[in-house]
Amino acid sequence: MTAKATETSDNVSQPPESLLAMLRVARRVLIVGHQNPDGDALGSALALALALDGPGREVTVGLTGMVAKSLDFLTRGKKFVSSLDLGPDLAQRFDLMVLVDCLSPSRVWPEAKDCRPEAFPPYVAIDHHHSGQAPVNYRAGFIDHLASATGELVFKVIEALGAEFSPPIVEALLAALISDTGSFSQGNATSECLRQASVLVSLGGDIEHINQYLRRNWSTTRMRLLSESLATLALHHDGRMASMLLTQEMLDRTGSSLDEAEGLVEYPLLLSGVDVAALLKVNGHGQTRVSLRSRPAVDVRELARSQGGGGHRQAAAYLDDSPRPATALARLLPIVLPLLPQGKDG
Ligand SMILES: [Mn+2]
Repeated sequence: MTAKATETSDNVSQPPESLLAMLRVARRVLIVGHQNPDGDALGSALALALALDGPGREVTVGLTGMVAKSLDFLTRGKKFVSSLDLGPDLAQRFDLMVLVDCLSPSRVWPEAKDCRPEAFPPYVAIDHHHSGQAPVNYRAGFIDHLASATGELVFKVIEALGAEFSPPIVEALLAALISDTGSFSQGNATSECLRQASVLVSLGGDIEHINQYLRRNWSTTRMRLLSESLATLALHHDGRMASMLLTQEMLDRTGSSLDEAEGLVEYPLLLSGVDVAALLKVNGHGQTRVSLRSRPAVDVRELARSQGGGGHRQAAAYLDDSPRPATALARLLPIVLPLLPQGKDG
């Protein structure tokens, strides 16, 4: 190993000048993550907002859908954060919209797919999802599906803008990286991600403190929900796939809200020999959300995409039209089979 300490980056992409120029001149900036933002979407939006906030510029972070209670520590005390419906005056209120952790306004507001481009301010995107299709109508983008988290890309944007990494920015970026890498335990925790984490920790970032909120912050109702869902654990395809169901009745019985089901899909993947884990849960709109996780050998993104969803190679999701998770599971089983590694057990 002869690499110098400075040559640690395996992801050298840099934000394009076109994006930086638009961020520098915008005066009324709206920053939005995808609907039901996770720690990466929210942390990325907040970090960028904090970096852009200043004299002569008005910054708004818009939230749509449900925000998990575990993320309250990030938004606390930040007055520029508010829930934001898709209104007719969006293009008048803002002169730039920044999409983070997604590529298209329809990921922020589902009804946006029926809107004309003029309904939105000029927009740019910062994202690490692999959509497989070019986004439409956006003016500039920093898109890199090799990045561990959108927060990793926002870190580079803030660096390139020359903004200071203040304590709240450090906290928001570290939360974004922790969220999308399982606290640096997954294969997407690249050397660039770890380099940034090192910088953030050296600036006072506290991984333990953030994990108190993100990972060790369960309510008793959530633990009961896990218990009920675990009772549906089933193995398929010679034990190479495991599934769990989450029904409306379970939510009602345990008094849980849907956001408390976040992350339960990780449990079936703890089983030895399981290459694909699925959590099939009601989504509150009469459909079933199918969340998939896989070991490195299996790409579940393509499967999700074939069903109208998307995500990452080892973490992807789609919506099934059935209101019954068991029905969605029956449809899923045959399409998972061709993905599973062959020859393990004949
Ligand atoms: Mn992300």
